[in-house]
Amino acid sequence: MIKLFCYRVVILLIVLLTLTIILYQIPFKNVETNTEPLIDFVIGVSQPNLHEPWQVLMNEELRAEEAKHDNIRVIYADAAQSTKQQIMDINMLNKYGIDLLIVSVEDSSALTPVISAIYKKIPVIVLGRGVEGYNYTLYIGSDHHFIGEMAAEVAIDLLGDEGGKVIEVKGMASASKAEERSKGFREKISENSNIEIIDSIAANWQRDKAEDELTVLLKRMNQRPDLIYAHNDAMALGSYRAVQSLGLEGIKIIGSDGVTNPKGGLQLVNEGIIDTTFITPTGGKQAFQYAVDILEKRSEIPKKVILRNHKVSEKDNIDQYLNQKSNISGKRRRENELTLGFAQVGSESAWRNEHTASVINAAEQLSVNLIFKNADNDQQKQIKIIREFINQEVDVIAFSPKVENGWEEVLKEAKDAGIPVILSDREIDVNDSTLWTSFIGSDFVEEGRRAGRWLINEMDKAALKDVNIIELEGTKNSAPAVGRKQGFEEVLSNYPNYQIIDNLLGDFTLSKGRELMEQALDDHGNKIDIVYAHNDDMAIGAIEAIEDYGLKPGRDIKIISIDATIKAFNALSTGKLNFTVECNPLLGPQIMQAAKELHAGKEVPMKIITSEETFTQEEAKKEMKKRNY
Ligand code: GZL
Repeated sequence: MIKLFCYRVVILLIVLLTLTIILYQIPFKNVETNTEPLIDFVIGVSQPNLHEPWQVLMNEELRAEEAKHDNIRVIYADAAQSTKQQIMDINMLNKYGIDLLIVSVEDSSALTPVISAIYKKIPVIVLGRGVEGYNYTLYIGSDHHFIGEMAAEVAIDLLGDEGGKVIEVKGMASASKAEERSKGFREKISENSNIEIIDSIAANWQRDKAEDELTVLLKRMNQRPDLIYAHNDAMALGSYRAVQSLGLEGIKIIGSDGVTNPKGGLQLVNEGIIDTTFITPTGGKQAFQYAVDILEKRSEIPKKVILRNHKVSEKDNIDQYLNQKSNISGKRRRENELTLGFAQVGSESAWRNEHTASVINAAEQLSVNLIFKNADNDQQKQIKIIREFINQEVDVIAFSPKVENGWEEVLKEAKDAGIPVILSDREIDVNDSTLWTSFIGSDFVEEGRRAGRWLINEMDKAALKDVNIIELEGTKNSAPAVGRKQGFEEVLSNYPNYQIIDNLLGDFTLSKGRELMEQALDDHGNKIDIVYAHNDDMAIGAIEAIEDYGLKPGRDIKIISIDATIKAFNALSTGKLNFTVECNPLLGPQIMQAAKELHAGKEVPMKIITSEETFTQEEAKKEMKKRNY
């Protein structure tokens, strides 16, 4: 009996001791103590490892931001390169009752489910590498495909006309970052017949693994490489050690990350150990700043922030990066009041008019001296307006490019004049990405996918055999028309019974939408099941034509559009439109904010992708009460 009593006392003491330790670790929210300030929020940070210099730098940036906020506590978890552990860390942080999760992703596919689950309860900021789908609040990172392309351009330059043989040293196989870098690199290299990728190894972002694996490979193979492309600087250093140990001379090495700490990429370039690296900002600082905005329910939060990478090779002035004294963007601070020249594409649609209003209102609210000119959907006129801005020596130029091509010359003039250029709502297709500073707008390909996914889901319910679709396209060669077509047709490509029986070229206007639909009805009549319009205005025009033809829009012919303006909500609520994908026109505040940061000589993200929803007829009836455009 006594034994049992003692046994129970011991167990009780152990439980009490454990509880005390755990409770002591967790910072209590909203508890005032005589030393600790009031804690309003607790943020959880999940790191895949704190082994890679890049991850260490990310954590340092997060801690530096945390130190500026007495009312926020951060709990850091390091999974020590175990995906299983990182999933456990995320669940443990959630159990602690954190208010927001910041997670740096290594194994994208493995982490997507747990991140999606947490996102249902609290905001999630994904850092560094993406996850599949859109179940997160905000992604901050680089365009890894673009990094691979830049590395290939350097390789082509280093190997010259003779070309040569390349070995690729890859990061973790399941990391989207590694896959994207490899794809970008190989696509660009494949354009050069005199360069051959003779082999590759996977070294999981680790220096020693790269050294060991490459040593084995080089000993085994009967040919030697002329250049090694490593997905990060740690593996580039390991590769250097491997070729050194085998006495191989003259092999060029390209890395990535460019962190400034000892043995980081910049030092390696400085010491001639590797030829080139790409500064790949970790996003830690931006993540914490956005986290505060999210927790304090401040301004519009974008969906993706893509950070710009900077090539640094031996001939560059490394010091400007190492001491970080001069900002990376190289932009000088200007004392005068900010003058921004905005070249609007036209007034073709309701969306465009809302966009114009947003730009003008934001300039007023943020005290930006705005020169606003409208190009009336004429690219040559838009180029002329930009040239006028250059001659007027404005501080920043922003414009919505009518089409993707034809901008190199005028943007080169702006760059030579030291005037940064912000692309608003539409991207351009230029080889030299330094001709523009930042893009603020939507992911059009995803908008097209969302339209396609709804259609498949909706029509499967109707179990129709063949589905005949009319696609009313936007302005030819404009980024929204190109992207929305690509995304929609990408989804449909998996369903052969969904047939686009006519692609009709529009210009985003109501009148053109009506005209094209009349033509489609004359050509195809009752065979038409679906109309996919690249914007609401063309959809409304199509609705008018269908009614004139004697059919019921929304019933006899289902209609899908993009923009989600009030015109669409009205048509949805009356059953004449079936689905609309939002495209956010309220870009003014973000454009002005970016312009002010550039004017202050700060670095701005390469791309800011806005957050957008979709609306069915039911959702529209609820949402339209809240909409003011
Ligand atoms: C999208 C924008 C498109 C809209 C149209 O960002 O460029 O142009 O979808 C507008 O309504 O005319």
